[in-house]
Amino acid sequence: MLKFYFNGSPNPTKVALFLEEAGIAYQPVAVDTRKGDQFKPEYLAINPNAKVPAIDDDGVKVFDSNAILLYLAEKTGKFLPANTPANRGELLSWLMFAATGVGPYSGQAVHFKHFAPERSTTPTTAISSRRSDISAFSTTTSPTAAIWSATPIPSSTWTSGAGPA
Ligand SMILES: N[C@@H](CCC(=O)N[C@@H](CS)C(=O)NCC(=O)O)C(=O)O
Repeated sequence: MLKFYFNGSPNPTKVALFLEEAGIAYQPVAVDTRKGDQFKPEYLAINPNAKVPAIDDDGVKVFDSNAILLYLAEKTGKFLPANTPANRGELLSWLMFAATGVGPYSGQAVHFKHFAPERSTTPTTAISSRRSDISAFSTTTSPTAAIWSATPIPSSTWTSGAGPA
């Protein structure tokens, strides 16, 4: 049965709504991110980015809420419009609007204001330190790594908590 790894925050809730509304049978698995359960090796094997939500669909592991929504929609055929180029374009536009705009910016505003006021290392550094296969990719070909390595702000400034002026 599909395992759904979650906590009570907004991104897992998007997936919970889909699972419930689609009538998909699933086993909920609570991940206590306040205690650091997301960093346990067994969870990192499901989501190397150490965040919820994630699913394990009988061996198919998917992480990141919008990837999960698209995966489930395509697998079940539910909540998808007729597969025309116009519909597909509109679906992808709104999904990516939520995935790359509204979601991250509002999430990061809350995270950095309330939970992590001190500056830290980049996400690319964090994820690549946990998965050697990603490390090989990100340090050589990732546009994100290239952008960070080209930034004029020394990493020591960030890790010291001083940040840019
Ligand atoms: N882009 C990810 C973001 C996931 C995310 O930020 N999850 C938060 C809860 S909403 C989390 O796991 N926070 C715990 C942590 O960062 O350690 C998604 O859409 O799934």
